[in-house]
Amino acid sequence: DNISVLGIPIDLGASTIGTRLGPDSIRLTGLLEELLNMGLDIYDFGNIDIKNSNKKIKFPSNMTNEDRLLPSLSHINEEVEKIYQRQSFPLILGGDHSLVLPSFKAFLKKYKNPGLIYIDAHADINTEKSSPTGNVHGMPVAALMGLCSNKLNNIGGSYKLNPQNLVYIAIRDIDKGEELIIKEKNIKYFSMADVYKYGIEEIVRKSMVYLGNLSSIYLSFDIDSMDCDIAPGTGVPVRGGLNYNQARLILSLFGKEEKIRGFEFVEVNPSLDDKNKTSEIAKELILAFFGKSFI
Ligand code: DIR
Ligand code: MN
Ligand code: MN
Ligand code: MN
Repeated sequence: DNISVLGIPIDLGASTIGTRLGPDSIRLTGLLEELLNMGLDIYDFGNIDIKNSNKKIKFPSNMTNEDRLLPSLSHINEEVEKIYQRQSFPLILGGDHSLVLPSFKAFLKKYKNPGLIYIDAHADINTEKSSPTGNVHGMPVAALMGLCSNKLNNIGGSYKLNPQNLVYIAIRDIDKGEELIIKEKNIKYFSMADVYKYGIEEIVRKSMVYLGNLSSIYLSFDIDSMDCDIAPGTGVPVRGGLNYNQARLILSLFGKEEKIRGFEFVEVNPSLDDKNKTSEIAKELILAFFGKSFI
């Protein structure tokens, strides 16, 4: 098969519950049927079983829902490793963004020195110390670099993301402590101002040139990278993001890059949505990534 699909219905790491409904809501749009109609072959692993909670309990560690979250993240890592055993392209449907910690750990284990393209309104690079919220979906990138506490850093093993192998695109809502880390580690980013200055094609080209010496790259797409007036079904909406055509074009261009060997789509929260339109947009963006033409 060409694509392995895995749903990760988690919302323990998010500020608002509801991203647990993301994978099924995206499936309901008919995504997999349309991929099949495009001639792609799919192996569907279904959804991982996650013990979510309807409460948000802050622990002394400043990790909300730490008790359920840490075992869930380890479990996600085990399940993602299974999909990497098939020689097909992994498509992960989230779920809140805490899942990139275990999902990218599996990618790190497989590809040794991979790159990460992170399209998000947020940098998700808080540590437990710097986080103003305690929500772990704001911390996975710091944990991937080994900057959090060991219980978070070591989920899925001690593999680390090299800060020079990361590119952010569309970030525009950054906490103070995150800004310090981005500056100190000299992390590459393209702001929305850069998107308008250079255009999408040039942002994609510059990203691939920046990661040019790497042979394997993972793409993590947070729906809140889009403008929240267009894609409202998400927990921490931010204005001034990618519009529909920009998001579709950026994913269709990254989808043509051979070095991109994994793709995840996160933070769709149907319970905050307007007539499921954010999931419909998610479907169109994922189809664009897999080569659906839109002209
Ligand atoms: C904020 C929001 N920076 C935090 N982060 C979000 O809670 O750390 N990430 N929403 O996706
Ligand atoms: Mn298990
Ligand atoms: Mn995120
Ligand atoms: Mn975000």
